[in-house]
Amino acid sequence: MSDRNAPASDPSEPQASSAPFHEQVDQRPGGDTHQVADGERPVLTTRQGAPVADDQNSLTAGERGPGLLEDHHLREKLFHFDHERIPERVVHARGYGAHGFFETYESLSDITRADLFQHEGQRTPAFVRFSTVAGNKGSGDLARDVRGFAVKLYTQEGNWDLVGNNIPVFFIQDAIKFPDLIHAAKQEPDRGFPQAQTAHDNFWDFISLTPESMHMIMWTMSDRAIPRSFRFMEGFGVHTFRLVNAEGRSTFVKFHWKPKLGMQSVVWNEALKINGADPDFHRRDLWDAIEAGDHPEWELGMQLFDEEFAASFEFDVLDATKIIPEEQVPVRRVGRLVLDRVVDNFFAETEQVAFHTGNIVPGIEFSSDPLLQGRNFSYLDTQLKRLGSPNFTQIPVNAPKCPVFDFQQDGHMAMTNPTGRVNYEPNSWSGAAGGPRESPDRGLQAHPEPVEGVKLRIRPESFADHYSQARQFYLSQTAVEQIHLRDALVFELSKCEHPPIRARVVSHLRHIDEDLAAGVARGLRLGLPDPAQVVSEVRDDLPPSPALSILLNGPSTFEGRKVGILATDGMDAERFAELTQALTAEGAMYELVAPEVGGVEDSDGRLVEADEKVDGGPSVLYDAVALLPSEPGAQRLALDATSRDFVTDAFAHAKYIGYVAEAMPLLEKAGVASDLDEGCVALDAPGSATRFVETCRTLRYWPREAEVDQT
Ligand code: HDE
Repeated sequence: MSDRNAPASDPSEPQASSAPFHEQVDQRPGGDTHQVADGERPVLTTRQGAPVADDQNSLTAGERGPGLLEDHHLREKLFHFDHERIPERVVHARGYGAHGFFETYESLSDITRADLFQHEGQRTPAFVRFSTVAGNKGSGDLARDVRGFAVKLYTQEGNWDLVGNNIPVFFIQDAIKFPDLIHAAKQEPDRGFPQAQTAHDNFWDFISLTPESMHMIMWTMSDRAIPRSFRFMEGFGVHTFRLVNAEGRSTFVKFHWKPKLGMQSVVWNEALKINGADPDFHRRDLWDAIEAGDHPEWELGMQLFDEEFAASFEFDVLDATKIIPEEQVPVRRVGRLVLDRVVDNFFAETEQVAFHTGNIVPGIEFSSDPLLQGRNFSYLDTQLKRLGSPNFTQIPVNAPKCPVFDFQQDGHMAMTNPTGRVNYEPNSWSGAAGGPRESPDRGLQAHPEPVEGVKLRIRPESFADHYSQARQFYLSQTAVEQIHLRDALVFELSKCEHPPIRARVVSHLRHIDEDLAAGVARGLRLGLPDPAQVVSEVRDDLPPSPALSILLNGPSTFEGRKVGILATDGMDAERFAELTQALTAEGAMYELVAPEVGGVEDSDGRLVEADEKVDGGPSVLYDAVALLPSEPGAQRLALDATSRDFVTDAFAHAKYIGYVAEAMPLLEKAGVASDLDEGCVALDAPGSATRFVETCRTLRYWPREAEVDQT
């Protein structure tokens, strides 16, 4: 229906990402059988290549007798099936990946010698995997959670992995607390639930005893944790890194990804319902957008600063629970990341991709952030566990796209094996026979940062302030966002069975904002507890940072968004044409939702196929809705609970609603006819479709939210 079938390929795609993935991994004849015409189908074989005569029946002694040990085809088939799964990631198990490229806007050679930043217009192939953190592999996409934003850049001097999140801070300051944090967040060990949610006692118990998490909690309780899709969220490298140029000069950097389409989130009640209607909402959105040729794009931003700034900044730049406000150090946009190719095989690419913070390239280095240092240790371990062999770097999605020469050898599943005699260095064999040599000029160097001190297990004094930036974040939100954040805390804490845990969390909120603390206490019907003890004075002089709000950083167009058009037989053909043309002109998509998936017959007698039957296409799946039934059709829909929900949900979620006069019976039965507001746009007059689409650019009609929920 909508523009989904538009050609996806762009002739300007980089070479490296244009080869079909199966050509790299599956050279077997017939490996890609779906492309073989009928009549030319290859013969089914065993894994050893022997032709198979019967794949429907196992070998038995007699017609109804026991199975035979010699049925090696059955044995091989079941053996392989039994081993199809690899361990899921202990965190970030639920994820979705896509291929693309990174393009540098201008040379950054004055700042870094990293290969990918040397020339204007230079393109580097990329693979990105987005994820949630806490849920298992099969969990719903709309969990309230941090999103992983892991980017593998296949540079000409090795793979650089920027393994980030959609939130710029983290729960903890030291990697030693990571297993505790994750144990507390995931399902409780005795009962095995709740899955993919932090709304339970163990999580909030840990958080209430870990005040350093308060800034992160503000972010995870905000709408950042329920993004509309991966395409509409920011990404962050979180830690401070170093860039080093050819002269050895070092500059500190924090990395940002800025979505071209602006930021957007859903509301909580909508998230709960999306998880039921389409648990794959985010992965489907990414797949559909790329397949429609609507390639998602982010700009890479850098906050660059020197030692002097780091020393004068009010917080420690090595503390991953702190940001540097963009208003203080502006984000310089240095290039763009474009995702233009879906995976050929989910397992081969998205499941087997192995990211590692330790994968850096010459010109990019670590800082001493204790969280980053711990991560550098952890990722190799986890890859060996998941992929089962140190040769996981030879799996195509992980393999560098530049030459690799080393003296590592053997191991499980070694696929690229050296042929010469020499497997060590130094060696005295001359020429090519001697193998690769080190390159002090081109190779990875560690920036000679002076380091000294006694061995200690201690948290630095400069990490002690846990509330000031949490307060700054909260106060930087619009009123609508502050209410969402408060309601999220009330929801989560209401799921905690132990009242002392609820009270302990509120005791921390009192240092962030008294109104927030009082609001949450009221929502829990809890007396206001004393403020938690603090070791460092809370600052109330940090200015609000508008960059922290989603609503202040939304899109300027309705591009990339989707409208659900609810219609019936007799739909006005002219209104439909106007609306769909206006949406297409804006770069937006639409789906037709109808009582039967076979479609509707419009006023010109044409059959228009539907994308969804109304039961499978609730309004939570769309950014805005349009009601285009005929009058008898609206009367029929008014008798159907699901169709009424389509309208009441769209209304309650503050969505823009376009409607024709014939839809009134449905609006009335849904109980909203007398409340129609500026967010409801009549589509009867010519030109009104364009006005509707322009209105949709602000995404939601937020004033309605206060009317709908007055508690
Ligand atoms: Fe990770 N993290 N992490 N993490 N992380 C993993 O590696 C770990 C942290 C992040 O799509 C694991 O391959 C430790 C911060 C992403 O495949 C594991 C600590 C940030 C992904 C691991 C952290 C992240 C992971 C599990 C505390 C944001 C998914 C599976 C010191 C900057 C990558 C795997 C993908 C995955 C360890 C904290 C981002 C166990 C020890 C902070 C996006 O190695």
